[in-house]
Amino acid sequence: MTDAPLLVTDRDAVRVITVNRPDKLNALDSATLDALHAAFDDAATDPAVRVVVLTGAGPKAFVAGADIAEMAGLRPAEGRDFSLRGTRMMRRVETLPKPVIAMVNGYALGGGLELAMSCHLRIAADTAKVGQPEINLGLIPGFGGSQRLLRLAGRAAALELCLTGAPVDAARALALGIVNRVVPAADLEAETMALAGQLANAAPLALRGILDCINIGGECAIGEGLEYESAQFGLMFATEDMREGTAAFLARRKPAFTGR
Ligand code: CO8
Repeated sequence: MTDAPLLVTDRDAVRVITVNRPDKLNALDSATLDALHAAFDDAATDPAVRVVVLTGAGPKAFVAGADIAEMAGLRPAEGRDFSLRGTRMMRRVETLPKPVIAMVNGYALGGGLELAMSCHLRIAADTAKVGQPEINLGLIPGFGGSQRLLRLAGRAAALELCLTGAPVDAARALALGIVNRVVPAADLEAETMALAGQLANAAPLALRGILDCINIGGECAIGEGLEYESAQFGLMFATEDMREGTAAFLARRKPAFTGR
């Protein structure tokens, strides 16, 4: 055990970042938000890292929200700063040039669901519960929840979760499109690491191109998005990995991608 707000370990090319405040259900205080921002900056630039897995310590929670004790006494300008601190960190996650998988091992509430939604993929334990309970505190989502839930699951789901504050179980989160997969809690780590390993073996520059296209495409008109995709597609022909991938297919062997 350690008092550090995060645990960071590497398993081959997969970096595992664990929010480490299990006695507070991994609630996000300022120190944890800043540590996450720094950890994702580092993962972005470390050439040995190809995929990031984000999770929470302990058996109960991914992240149970922003730290309510820290928020309780804030003045309006401080509340805005706290919101921006989290929002900027989560934008860093969302725009990371490498895939980020949220391993949702329990409660993902408020800022916890917002953090999970800023990741590119979400695998949830069948015991997980997700929601935007800010309304119960007289608050609204403040780390992008109203915006990302709307885009991820649509207007009806975003309105239901944010207006009622009621959490939904993993099966309903899957049906609503909030998570990609639900697996038995006992299999969560193995299933997540298998997916992470698969992505770690994929062509890094092509993964980055896909992340860029989908991030940009979510924010522009279809015509611009299609132009952007064509430009990115053309760029792939400058990569050694594209030559390797097509040559390996034609030679009926497995490709070995280097990220060049
Ligand atoms: N913040 C601070 N501490 C928390 C939080 C939290 N979000 N969640 C749990 N804890 C603490 C508890 O206070 C408790 O601490 P202690 O043992 O010292 O009393 C410990 O974690 C264990 O929690 P419980 O005893 O409550 O555990 P239960 O199993 O009984 O309940 C729940 C689990 C249902 C998850 C319950 O803890 C809960 O409802 N937590 C709060 C969930 C919530 O409302 N989250 C949203 C917070 S608001 C938010 O995220 C806004 C994001 C945008 C911020 C924008 C900035 C302005």
